[in-house]
Amino acid sequence: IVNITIDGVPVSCPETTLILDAAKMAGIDIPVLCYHPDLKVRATCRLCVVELKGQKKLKTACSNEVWDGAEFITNSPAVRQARKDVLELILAEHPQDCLQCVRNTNCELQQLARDFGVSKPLFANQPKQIPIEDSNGVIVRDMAKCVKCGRCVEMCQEVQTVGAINTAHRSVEYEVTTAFDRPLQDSTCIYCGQCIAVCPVGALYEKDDTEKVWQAIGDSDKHVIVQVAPAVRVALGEEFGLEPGSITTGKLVAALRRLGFDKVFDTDFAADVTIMEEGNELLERMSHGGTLPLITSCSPGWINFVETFYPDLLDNVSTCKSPQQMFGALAKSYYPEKAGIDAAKIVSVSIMPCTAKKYESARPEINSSGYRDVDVVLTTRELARMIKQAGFDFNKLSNAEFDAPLGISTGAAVIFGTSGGVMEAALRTVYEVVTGKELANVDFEGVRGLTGVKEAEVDLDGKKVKVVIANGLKNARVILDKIRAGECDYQFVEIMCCPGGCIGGGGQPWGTTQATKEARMAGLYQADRELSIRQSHKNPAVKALYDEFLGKPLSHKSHELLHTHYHP
Ligand code: HC0
Repeated sequence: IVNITIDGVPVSCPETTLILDAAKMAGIDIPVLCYHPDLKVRATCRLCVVELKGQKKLKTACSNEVWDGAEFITNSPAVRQARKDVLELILAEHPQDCLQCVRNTNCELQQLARDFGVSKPLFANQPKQIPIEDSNGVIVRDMAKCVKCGRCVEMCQEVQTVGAINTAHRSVEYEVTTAFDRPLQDSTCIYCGQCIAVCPVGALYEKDDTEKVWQAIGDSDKHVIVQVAPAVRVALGEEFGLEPGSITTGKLVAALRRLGFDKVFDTDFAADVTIMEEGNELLERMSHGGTLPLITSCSPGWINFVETFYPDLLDNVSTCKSPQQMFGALAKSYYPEKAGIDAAKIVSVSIMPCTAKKYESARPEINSSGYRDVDVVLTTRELARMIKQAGFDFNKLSNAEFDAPLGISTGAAVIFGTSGGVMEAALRTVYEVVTGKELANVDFEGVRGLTGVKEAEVDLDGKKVKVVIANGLKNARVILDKIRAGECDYQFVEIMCCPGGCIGGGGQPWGTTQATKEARMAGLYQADRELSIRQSHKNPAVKALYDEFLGKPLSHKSHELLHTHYHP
């Protein structure tokens, strides 16, 4: 422990504390731009400089630790001027089209410029002329707006280990780019959107598909249905001033109805179906010598990753489509048959915390209903935009219920949205199928939490099953390398692409940090506890689906509609 002062406020803290964090302890927020609490420090922007009493040289607060007796000043004329200079230099080449920018009112640079009173550029504003890249249908790159903070590079290279983007060149030529400056679709990009999640400005964002949905809703000849992913319900509220993790399911359903969707359904219904199919696939592989370990297949960024980096392990990946795509297939086969609707008139929309879901829905091999199974995917952010455009007060909506039957779901399904959730949901069902006994307690605490790799052993009445969960792709590599080397004795592996699982998806409200994810995770476990049915095989709507339509899990019809094969 060392003793320091910051702006005269005494602080006692461990000597490994960054000046930035020590200042927080003193109640002082030092401005940052390149710094992000979940990423390795780069210290490129120099906005967080502070003064050391008695010295002229300024120090960056994000990359320097405190030492005993140090006296820092965070608000001297020299510090304020240095920060203003940095902002003026960035703004000198930054486009001034804030009104048209997707991050308007939610941009870290705009906020800093406002805070520091930088209303006029230091030099004549000469924004760079770089064409916007939006040809991949998922991620838009407007690199004229890039402030070169390097957060996206850190995320892509170090956290996700995808390496689609990097920095190149020096001095004024310095830029964030792909190899040979090719479009993203020619890179190793897996469309996870984690670069978007950490971008402080409007340089990276998802392709906006809201207009397609407005048009469908306005077309009286169409029957427009919507499904909502589990992780959306604990994050959407942030767009309307609620705390992260607030469970907004009832208001979300009411808002979707108010927007004009004909039926409001739940991806969670299909998550329960996924457990029926994937749980049985696991048991089938275990009893008939199939390829093990079985690896979950519901996270589309992960599927893109395995196809690109570990194609030799594709046989380990479950043949189950993701819940989004299972829902899509059932929404254009089972649902129209049951509801007496012409499937050709159905427009199937999904609200996802994820950008890779846009890519997944457009995969050519996923259209088994005879139509495109999911027509439009919107992120949590895009849905919030639609609600704001419609002008009603989200917070004043009364809670509403999902429509039946594709809106009926269980607690097992809602926890799909967090790392460890798919595994826990599977175990809640597999245990009872294998043992024929009721679980006394459905909570598998050992697979929960945001740790990178979680291992557990489950006793299925004398039969031991070893499972492991990898949270984010860097951690996935640890498991995949072991499988490749033949050094792994797990039977079942959960891999979610985004750190934390879908609660931290690339389409969630901006400003997501580890702390936000923890709050959203707690929200999902609370939602699980509050549901009366918490195991997928006990979902009455899923039982009816098998009785009336599919027959049984892994039936011919199930295979046709709900399974697929991925390829390198
Ligand atoms: Fe997820 Fe899913 S849990 S991937 O994160 O499995 O996006 O929330 O919808 O499909 O259910 C995302 C979230 C889903 C799917 C489900 C799975």
